[in-house]
Amino acid sequence: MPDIEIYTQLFCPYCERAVHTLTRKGVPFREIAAQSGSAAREESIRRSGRTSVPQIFIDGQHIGGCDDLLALDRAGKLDPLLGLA
Ligand SMILES: N[C@@H](CCC(=O)N[C@@H](CS)C(=O)NCC(=O)O)C(=O)O
Repeated sequence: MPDIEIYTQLFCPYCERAVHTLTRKGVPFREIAAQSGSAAREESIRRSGRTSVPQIFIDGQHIGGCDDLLALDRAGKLDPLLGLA
């Protein structure tokens, strides 16, 4: 199983959608609370180069945010990354 990390914050519809997508896929993932101003948010910014959440990493590779995750899924490229295909 790949190592999946997702940085999120409360009250974030993009975060909820991304978490829902990963949950629906049935893969284990680590959700990292990254409220604005927190050390985890700084870590997310440093690793991704983006200020927004969610930010998703699979085996350390930056996937992007919710839109990027959904686009990969639509293109049929997400399941292989998740070890499902
Ligand atoms: N297109 C992005 C949108 C994400 C987004 O706008 N997230 C908001 C929270 S719901 C955010 O982090 N805003 C603060 C910022 O952009 O620095 C995605 O699909 O992940």
